[in-house]
Amino acid sequence: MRCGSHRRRRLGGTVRTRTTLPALGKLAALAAAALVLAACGGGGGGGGATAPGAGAGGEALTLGFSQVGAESGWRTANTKSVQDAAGAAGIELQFSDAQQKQENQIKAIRSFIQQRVDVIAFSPVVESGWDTVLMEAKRANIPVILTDRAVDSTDTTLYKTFLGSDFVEEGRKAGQWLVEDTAGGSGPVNIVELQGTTGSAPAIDRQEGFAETIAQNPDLKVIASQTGDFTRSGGRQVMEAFLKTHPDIDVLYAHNDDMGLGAIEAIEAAGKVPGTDIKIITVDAVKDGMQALADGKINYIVECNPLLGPQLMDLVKKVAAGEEVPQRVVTEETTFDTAAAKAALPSRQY
Ligand code: GZL
Repeated sequence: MRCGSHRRRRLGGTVRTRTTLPALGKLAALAAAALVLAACGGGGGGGGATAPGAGAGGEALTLGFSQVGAESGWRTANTKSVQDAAGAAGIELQFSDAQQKQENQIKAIRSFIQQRVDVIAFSPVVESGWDTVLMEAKRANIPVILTDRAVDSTDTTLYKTFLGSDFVEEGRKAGQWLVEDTAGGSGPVNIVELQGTTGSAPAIDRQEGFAETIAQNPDLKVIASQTGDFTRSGGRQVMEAFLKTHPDIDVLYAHNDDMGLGAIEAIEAAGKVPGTDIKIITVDAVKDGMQALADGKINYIVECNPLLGPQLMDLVKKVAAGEEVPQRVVTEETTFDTAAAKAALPSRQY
C-alpha cells in the first residue's frame, strides 16, 4: 500500500521517504511531511502488527525481479517458484522476462530503480557487463540479490548475496560419474560437449568442473564443444553437426537436460541408440530429463535445483529490513542414475 505521492523504503534499518510536496517554506514542508508520515504509519518504528512480507510501516514490500527468459524446463520451474513464493510471502512482485538478452535485463533493473522498489533480484544471463547498472542501484540505496547465476564484478558491495548452485561442483559430479563408468576401460573415449549460453556462469563453470575432473583419465577426450544456448532446438542442431563430423562419438555431456533431449532427437534420427551407442550425461533433473533417464536414453543427471523462491523471499525480507545476510547461499542438490530417477519421478515437483 502506498501513501499519497511518496514511497516508503526500508534499507539498513533506516526509513527513507521521498515526497513530492509543492514548494513550501521549510517549516511548513517539515510539518506537512510529518503529517504525511503519520498518516502512513509513522517513521521507522511503524507500530502494530505487520503482514508477512511487509515493511515495518505495514505496507507490502515490492521486489523487482528480472528473469533470464523461458529457454528451458528449468527456467519455467524457477519462474514458478519465484512467483509462488512471492505470493505466499505477501511480497509484491514486479516480474520481467528478458528473453535471454542482457540489454533487456539492464532496462528492467533501471525501471525497478525508477519505481523505487524495495529490493531488486535477478538471474544474470551472462557474467559480465553489470557494474554500471548495479552501481546505479547502489546509489539509489536499493539492495540487489543475485539468484541462480553469478556476475564477475570484483566489487561485491554491488549486491547483498548470491543464491544459487555451485556450477563447478555440478561439472565435477558429471565428470566423476564418467571417470568411474569408464574405469578399467581401454582406448580413447570420444566426448562431445553441448555448452550452455556463451558467457553465462553455468556454462563457464560446468565446463571447468567437468574438464578438471576427466583429466584424471587421459583416455577421456573432448573432441568437440559448442554452445546450444540451453535450448532443445540448439541441442538438436549442434548434435546433428557433431554427428556429421564425428562418426565415433562415445559420450555426450550436455550442460542442461533440454539440450540433451534435443540431442537425443538427432542421435535417433542418425540411427543410433541414445544411452547405449552414445552415453549421455546432463544437468538439471527436470521431469522430461528424468523420464529420459528412467527410459535409459540418458545415463546420468546432475541435479540443479530451480526451486529458489522460498529462500529468495526470506533473503528479500532480511535485506529490506537491513539485516545481515551471508554473501553466498549455495542450494542443496543431488544426482540421479536410472534407478533413482524411476524412484523420484512420481513425486517430482518440476
Ligand atoms: C542453472 C540455470 C541454467 C539451467 C538451464 O542455474 O541458470 O539455465 O541449467 C537454464 O536449464 O536454462
